Amino acid sequence: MIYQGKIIRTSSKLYQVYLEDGRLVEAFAMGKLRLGKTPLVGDHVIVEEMGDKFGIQEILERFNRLYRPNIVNVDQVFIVISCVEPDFHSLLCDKMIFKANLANIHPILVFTKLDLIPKDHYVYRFIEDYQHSGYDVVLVEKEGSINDFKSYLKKKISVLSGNSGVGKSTLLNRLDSDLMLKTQKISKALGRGKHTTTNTTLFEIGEGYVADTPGFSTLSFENDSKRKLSIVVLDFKAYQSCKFNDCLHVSEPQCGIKDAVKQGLISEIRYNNYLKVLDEMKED
Ligand SMILES: Nc1nc2c(ncn2[C@@H]2O[C@H](COP(=O)(O)OP(=O)(O)O)[C@@H](O)[C@H]2O)c(=O)[nH]1
Ligand SMILES: [Mg+2]
Ligand SMILES: [Zn+2]
Repeated sequence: MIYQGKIIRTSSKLYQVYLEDGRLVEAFAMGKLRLGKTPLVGDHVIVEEMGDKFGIQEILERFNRLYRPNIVNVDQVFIVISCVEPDFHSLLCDKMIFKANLANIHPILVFTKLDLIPKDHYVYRFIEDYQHSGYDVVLVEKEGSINDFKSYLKKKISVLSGNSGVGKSTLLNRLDSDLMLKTQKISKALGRGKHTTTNTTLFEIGEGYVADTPGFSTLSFENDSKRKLSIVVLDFKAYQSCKFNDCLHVSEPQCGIKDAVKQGLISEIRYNNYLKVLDEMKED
C-alpha cells in the first residue's frame, strides 16, 4: 500500500511519519531516495507499507526551508514579543519580520504581557501600526483567552520566534498542559539507541504542529541579499512601481516605496527599520 504522510521527527536513520490515515509510523529512507535528498522534518512524503516496515519512496516539493532548526514547509512563524520584561524593541521585532519575509514564511505577531502595561503605553502605537499595515496580530495577557492564537495554529506547521522571557513556553503550555510530558516522553524514547542524534520535533498542539526549537537561529543579515529584501518586505508589496528594476528604495528617483511612505501608505517605522537593516547588509 502507498500512503502520503508528513515527517514530524527525524532521528539518525529513522523518520516518524504521520500517515494520511492517522497512523504514526517509523519509516526508513528507501535506497533510491538516499542518493538524492535527505528527508527533513516537515517533508511531505510518499510512503510504502511492506509487511511491518515502512519505506519513504519520494519527497514532495518543498515550499520553504529553515536552517538550524532544519525544517521545511513551515506555514507560519509566530513572532512572540512582550510589551515589557523584556521591553518591546521596534527594530528587533521588524528584523524578525524581515527574516520571515526572506524565508517566505508568513509572520504572525503575538504581543504578550498586555496585563502588565497601562492603556496609554507606547507599545499600543506600534501594535496599531502593525494592524494598520495588514499584519496578523494576536494579543495575549495572563488571564485572557488564547483562542485567537489557537485558531491560527489549526492544520499548520508553525515555529515560534522571540527572545528568551517573552512567554513562548507559557503560551504553548497554556494550550497543552501535557506538553512538558510529551517532550519528556520523546526524549526518553530517543534514549533507546546510543547513536541517535536528536533533530527537530514537531509537536501536535491545538490541532496543528509546532516545532520545539526557536524559528530563527540568527538575526544577522550578513548573508542575505539587499536586492531580495527590497522585494520581499510585506509592507512594500503593493507599491513596487519604482522606475528602476533594481531600486533599493533608498535615494533612487521615482521610487514607488518612498512615495508611498511620504503619502502615509507605508509605515514610516517599518521603512526606517528597513533602512537600518540595509545598512547592516553587505553589497550584493
Ligand atoms: N504577566 C504576564 N506574564 C507572562 C505572560 N506570558 C509569560 N509571562 C511570564 O514571563 C516569564 C517568561 O515566560 P516564558 O514562557 O518562560 O518565556 P520564554 O523564554 O519565551 O519561553 C514567566 O515568568 C511567565 O510566567 C503574560 O502574558 N503576562
Ligand atoms: Mg521557553
Ligand atoms: Zn524603490
